[in-house]
Order: sequence, then structure tokens, then C-alpha cells
Amino acid sequence: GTSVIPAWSVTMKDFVNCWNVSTYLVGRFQPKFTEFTPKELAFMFPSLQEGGVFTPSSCTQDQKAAILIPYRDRWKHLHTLLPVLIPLLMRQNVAFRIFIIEQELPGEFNKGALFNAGYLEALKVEDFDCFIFHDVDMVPVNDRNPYRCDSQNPVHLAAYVDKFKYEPFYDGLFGGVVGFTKYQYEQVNGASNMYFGWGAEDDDLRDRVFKKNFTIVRRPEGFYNMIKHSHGKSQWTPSLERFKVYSKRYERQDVDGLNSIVYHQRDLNIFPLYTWIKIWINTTE
Ligand code: NGS
Repeated sequence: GTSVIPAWSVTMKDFVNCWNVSTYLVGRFQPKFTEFTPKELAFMFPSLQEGGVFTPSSCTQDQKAAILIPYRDRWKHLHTLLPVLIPLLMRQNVAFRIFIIEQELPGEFNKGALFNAGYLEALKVEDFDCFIFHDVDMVPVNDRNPYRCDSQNPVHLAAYVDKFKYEPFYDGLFGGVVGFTKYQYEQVNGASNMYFGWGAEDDDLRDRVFKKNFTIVRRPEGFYNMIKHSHGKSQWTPSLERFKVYSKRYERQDVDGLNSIVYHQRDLNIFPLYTWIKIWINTTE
């Protein structure tokens, strides 16, 4: 209803109008998977500010979103995703900052730990309202899927993926692209830090969500195409340990997560396209 318009906004910018972007949106589209250099991308998006920051100019957003992309050794994917993701976020009038959360080598990839470290590091930069955890290989192909958090429950944006013929893969799928408010992420104690290698960390996160009496908002417009992997290895090798860790998930939830993450921030670089943070996590345990 109209009751959400606060008095202060009536003067100039209308924040409700920020999500009223129907005229800019195209719905489903088929992006070409083209890799660009950071320089080309910066040239393509002059309204993007240093650090990968965008603030819509015609309205005031009620949410500031941190787009957190866990990363390691996927340069080509990242620079194929961004030419699609950045203009989509702009069409949606999202106020955002893009963070690349890179895990320092060596050691197995740990996406959950990168979620937690990225979340904490983002909050040192700015007080964001919405945290979108975004796989580097998930390219959105429907811009009517708002990069926005739900005030009540965590959101699953990547609901329908080409790899699964755009069918729900399984009921509990909660991977690819998900969104939490600060309150929601802290209530579930973030993600588990104990999944090294591929798989199950997203199932664990889903169960944390349900355990704390949230439900999941699955977006009917959440269509994505996955970038094909030319080389396998490291983060894509299914971890055999994962079932063992997963079976103890409820015992660990309150002691393993946002409140227990041990990491070091090795580097923070403000580039034109993104804020790039290098993270060390202990992978020898
Ligand atoms: C499940 C994995 C999830 C994974 C999903 C989709 O089997 O982590 O497949 O993977 N769960 C376990 O391994 C317990 S996908 O086909 O997209 O690579 O997200």
C-alpha cells in the first residue's frame, strides 16, 4: 500500500518508484556469453563508480545491496557474468556494490567460509541491508527477478537453471544465488565453515534457514544460465567428506558459522568494477 512512503521522501526522490522499473525491463532474454576485459567493462558502464558501486539517480533505494561473489581462479567466468549482471542491476534500480571474495591458495575451496568472511568484510565498508551471495558462473536471463531481499525470509533467486532444463532440480535447492537481510543472516549464524570442496554447503544453509523458523522465498522469475566449465578440478570435485559434515549440521549450527569464522583479510582493492577482497582461511584442519 501507499502507507510505506515516509514523509521525508515526498520532497524529491520517490523510493517506492525505485522498484517501479517496468519500462526498463525486458523479461526473459538470451545473453551472449562474451568475456570482456575490466577496462572494456568500465568503459561500457560509465555510471558505475569506483569499487563497483551504483546508486540510482532518479529515485532513492530503500535497500543497499552487497553483491558478494565467492571467487577463485574463474577470471573468464567473472568477466562473462559482469557484462550481463551489471546492466541488469542498473535496469532494476538496485543500489549496489560488487565484492569479489577471493580465497587465497592453497587449499580446497570453501564457499561457506567465503560467504561469512565476505559478509563481515562488506559490513566494514558500508552498512548494507541486503546480501546477495552470487555464484560466479550463474548468469541471470530474466531481469524481472529483483536483486532485492525479502523483509521476512531468505530468497532463492537462482530457482530455474538451464542445466536442469529450467525445472526445479529438487525441492530443497538453495544454491547459485541467494539473498539474506542482515537480520536473517545473523539469525541462522551464516553458513557453515566446514565444507571444503564441492557440494552440500548450500543444503546445509537451507536447513539452517528452516531450523530458525524461516521459510524460503523462491522467485518464479529466477531464470539463470550456467557458464560451462572447460576445466574441472579443485572446487568442482565433489567432496567425500560432505555427507559426514552434513549429518551433524544441527549440532553445529550455533557454534559453526558467522560466530566462529577464522580468516584474515589479505588485501582489499578498489577497482573500477568491483571491490576485490582476498581472504585467507585455514584449510589445514
Ligand atoms: C546436490 C548438492 C548441492 C548442489 C546440487 C546441485 O546434490 O550442493 O546438487 O548441483 N548436494 C550435495 O552434494 C549433498 S549442481 O548440479 O548444480 O552442480 O548445489
